[in-house]
Amino acid sequence: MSASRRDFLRLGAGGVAAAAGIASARSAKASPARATGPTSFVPVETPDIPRMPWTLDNGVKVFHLTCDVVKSRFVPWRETNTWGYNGSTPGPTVEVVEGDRVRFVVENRLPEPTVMHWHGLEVPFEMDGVEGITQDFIPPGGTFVYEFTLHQNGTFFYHSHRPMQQMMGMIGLFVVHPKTPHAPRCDRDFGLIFQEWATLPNNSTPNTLAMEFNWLTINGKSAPATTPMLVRLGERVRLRFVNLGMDHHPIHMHGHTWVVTGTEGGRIPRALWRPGNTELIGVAQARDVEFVANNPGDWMIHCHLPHHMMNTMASMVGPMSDPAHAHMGPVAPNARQVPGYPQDMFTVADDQVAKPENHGLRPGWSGGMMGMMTLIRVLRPEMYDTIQEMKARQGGGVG
Ligand SMILES: [Cu+2]
Repeated sequence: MSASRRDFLRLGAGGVAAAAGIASARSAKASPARATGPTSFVPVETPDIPRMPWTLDNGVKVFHLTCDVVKSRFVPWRETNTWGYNGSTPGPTVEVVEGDRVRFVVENRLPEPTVMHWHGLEVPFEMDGVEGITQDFIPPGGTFVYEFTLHQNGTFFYHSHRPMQQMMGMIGLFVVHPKTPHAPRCDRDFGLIFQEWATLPNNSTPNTLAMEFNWLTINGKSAPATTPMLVRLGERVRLRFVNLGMDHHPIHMHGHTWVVTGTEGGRIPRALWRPGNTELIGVAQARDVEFVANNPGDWMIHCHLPHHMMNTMASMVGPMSDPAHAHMGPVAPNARQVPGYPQDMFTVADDQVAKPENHGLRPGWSGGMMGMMTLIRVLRPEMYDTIQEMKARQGGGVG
């Protein structure tokens, strides 16, 4: 066994603070490309969601956003009509630095008016994106230019200020890195957006007026199609959670204890950090949590509401489900006579969602994954490197 592996095993038994320092030093060259200089930061990774590109115009970072009708695939075998930005639901991730001046050219390609609100950002009144109150609607085919300077840092988001457009998916993450990185420094930074949809069987357009939801997504994917987050054993990890929908989501992580370090209002003073493994992410809230990934394994992160751990809920339980249905898994010979039967379904779809990030998971793993679930894989260096090589061969980026 190598010295470094012994270090990690020892640290796994308790040395949390020490592990953070060692991990920072170890991962400096292995982590995703990071900016250098006084504003250096670890790029935020948003699995299944692209990053929004920008150009520089006289010191202003300029972003182009189109409000689009999108064909989404929460799972590979089903298409859903959603609305979003730049062809993506949720929209691409904005990643900027405190002090930046930013300009957003927002073009409305929807069949109805829209506006854009910058959630949590202290922008000038006329940039706040509230129809009627601060500006006229952006009509179909129209464009509005928002421009402001960022004096905050933290986890924010942008969204249409029209409620039903929000329920069609019109939201995106807006991360503002601090000028000086927070301490202790995180080696990994991930962003996850939680959404819910009511789409009846044989329908492909969500009912935005519904109060019962049967498709639950993280970054626009339902498990097992959510792409796992990959970290190296010993790294310090930040997760940024954002919720926009009709329900609050108690987000639970296995195998580790985190501290809650931020809200939609920015960084929480260190004296007020509190430990946990389940955080209620209320509608319109953001929460940042941090932990040292010192426990190797493929760990679940999921909403703990039982109905949010399913897909196509309507057809899953009750007498409409055929007890002998092929994908129910093994059942008792007298299953039909047992009160309450059937309840949970186990559908293996490993092949349909195969990708490098899922390499090495236990065969049949996808049977345990549905709805608002994803994995954070705390990998030993060999497995981490193997998966990165597979991704590189596929032409994917690092991370
Ligand atoms: Cu939930």
